[in-house]
Amino acid sequence: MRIDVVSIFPDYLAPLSLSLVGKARTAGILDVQVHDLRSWATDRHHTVDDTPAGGGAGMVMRPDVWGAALDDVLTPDAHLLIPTPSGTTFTQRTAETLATEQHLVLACGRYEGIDARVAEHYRASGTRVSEISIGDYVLGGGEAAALVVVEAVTRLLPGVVGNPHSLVEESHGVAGLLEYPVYTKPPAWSGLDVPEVLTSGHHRKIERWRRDQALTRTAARRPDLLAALDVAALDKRDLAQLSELGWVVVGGALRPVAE
Ligand code: JCE
Repeated sequence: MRIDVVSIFPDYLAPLSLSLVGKARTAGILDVQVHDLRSWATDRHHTVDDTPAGGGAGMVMRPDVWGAALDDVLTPDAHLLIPTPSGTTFTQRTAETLATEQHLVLACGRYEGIDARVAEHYRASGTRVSEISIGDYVLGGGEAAALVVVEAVTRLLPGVVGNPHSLVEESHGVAGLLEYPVYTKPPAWSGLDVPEVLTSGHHRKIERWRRDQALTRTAARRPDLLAALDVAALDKRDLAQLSELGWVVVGGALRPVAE
């Protein structure tokens, strides 16, 4: 896969040389190129922003500078990704879909964002354009979101370490629930023991305990995920555990018991 990242802070993308993404690059699985948007500015001061049309606070990134950059960086098969707090939510499903692409281009805005005509123009030109949000908070710019997207996509690429494990986990039907807690040695630390079941060697009991933990965590931390769960994917023991947690199936969906 090829990924181009365009930003006025190319140094912000330095972590793309480290860890999982850095290894995927040196292994030849991923080709990442980071570009300085200002190299496409034409004036003496390399200006990339201007005042907002209609007035208001802050500055907006100019479409002409972005157009020059993207005309150079985009290829016919590229998918243009524009991080923005007003985008559609970037999820694990988004990462899975993007991991099948040949070429991603990440356009990192700053200030109050990029002139809306940039997304409109490239959509009209036939380029696939996705305006994406990594969560409901406001960052200072798109660079941190680009790091998130590149890392989430890279770990799904064939041959990248971590890929076989994640596929196994998903095939075990854990998807849709939070992960169970994990432990390692030493068996006793700071007065806290590793749960006995995990050292019992009883694989069926371990599997059931982990599933109950996943359900308990999800009920406490992410009730929205439980409410969206496919009840057909739940067994009798899941439903017993959920009932203990105050969740029951009503009209084909999980609902908390009103107290
Ligand atoms: C960004 C800004 C809009 C005021 C470019 C923020 C994505 N999930 C996300 N949270 N925040 C972002 C994001 C992405 C790109 C830009 N800003 C700051 N945006 C209104 C300020 C500028």
